[in-house]
Amino acid sequence: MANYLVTGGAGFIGTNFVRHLLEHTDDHVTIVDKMTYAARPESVDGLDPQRVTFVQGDVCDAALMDRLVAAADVVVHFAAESHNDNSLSDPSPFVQTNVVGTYTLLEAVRRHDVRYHHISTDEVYGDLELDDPEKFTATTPYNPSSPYSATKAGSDLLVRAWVRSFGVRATLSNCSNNYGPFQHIEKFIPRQITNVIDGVRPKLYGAGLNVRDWIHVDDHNAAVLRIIEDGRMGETYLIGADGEKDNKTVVETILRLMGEPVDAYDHVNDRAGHDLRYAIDATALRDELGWRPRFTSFEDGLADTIAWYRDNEAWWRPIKAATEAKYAATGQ
Ligand code: NAD
Ligand code: TDX
Repeated sequence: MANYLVTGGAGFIGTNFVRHLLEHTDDHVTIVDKMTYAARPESVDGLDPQRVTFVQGDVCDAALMDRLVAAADVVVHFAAESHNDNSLSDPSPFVQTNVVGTYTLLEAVRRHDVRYHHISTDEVYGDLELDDPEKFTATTPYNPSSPYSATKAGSDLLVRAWVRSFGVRATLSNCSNNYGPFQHIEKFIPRQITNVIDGVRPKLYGAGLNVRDWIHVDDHNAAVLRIIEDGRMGETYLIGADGEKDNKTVVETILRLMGEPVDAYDHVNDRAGHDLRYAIDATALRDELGWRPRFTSFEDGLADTIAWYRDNEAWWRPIKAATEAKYAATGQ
């Protein structure tokens, strides 16, 4: 039995990862989460108290990280400021949490020689042309566009340096866009689902031709667990499920699955510096670790996700009005 320390375990992917661990292992989990605007307390309520300990705290708090890391066998670092639009209006918490927070954890795992897995994003590679035949691989040069992706790129490079310079036992993964339950409604898919539930027309940035490579959060987390179990130290694994869709198609699919006319959406102001396309080549992960996605139908995964937001209105309702008010201020 291992003791996991999961940072950001009250956020979208982190809470799903904790549930995945509880279901598939006998391990114990300590969640550390600052409980920023992005965390819902309900996401950690009701987890088995015999197997989960919750600590409210900041990954930049060196004394706290030292104590928590010393008691762990494995650290999985999800905590981050994660929303591109927020990084355009105020980059400061992104630099602090994503860069300084990762540095703080790396120093703690170095001191205590604890296994570390770093969660990152495909956005560190910049974007692709729509017709580019190449997808991102672990050797694609870093070329981040937004303050968010630049701070994630910086955090990845810190991990690589701590592996090489100090022999820290770490793996990294860079995943494409996740969807599924417990995702904050500021993000594209849950924003539009909850808009439709509210009788509000979905909002598409610009022409809606930007492409994202969608993966169900459970498939991401299954891959993370495989990497922790059998990944090679110092290695970067790209996680993706061949789920490329343009945003217009995603909005139209949501509307169709929710029984609305497929053209019942509005075009709004585009995002500054908006990346055009992301696409992941996950061959290495499939060949080396035998990982396969379970959600091979995006429509089925989306239908499950729509059902989750319909069934869990109490989870998102308290933050809906404020989330939309923030977007209204930027004409989005
Ligand atoms: P999220 O915003 O839903 O959750 C982030 C969590 O981190 C929140 O619970 C928040 O309270 C916590 N947090 C923020 N600052 C903190 C701090 N200083 N100390 C402790 N906790 C803090 O984000 P997410 O979508 O679940 O993303 C999780 C990780 O996965 C991030 O590292 C992100 O870069 C990465 N990622 C996300 C996606 C995606 O599509 N969402 C894709 C690839 C990679
Ligand atoms: O209302 C919207 N309308 C719209 O057209 C919103 C919120 C977004 N969009 C577009 C912008 C993007 O092209 O949809 C696409 C997806 O947007 P987001 O959900 O904000 O995701 P993205 O910017 O692609 O980043 C996400 O995937 C990579 C996560 O937020 C990151 O944390 C992760 O690293």
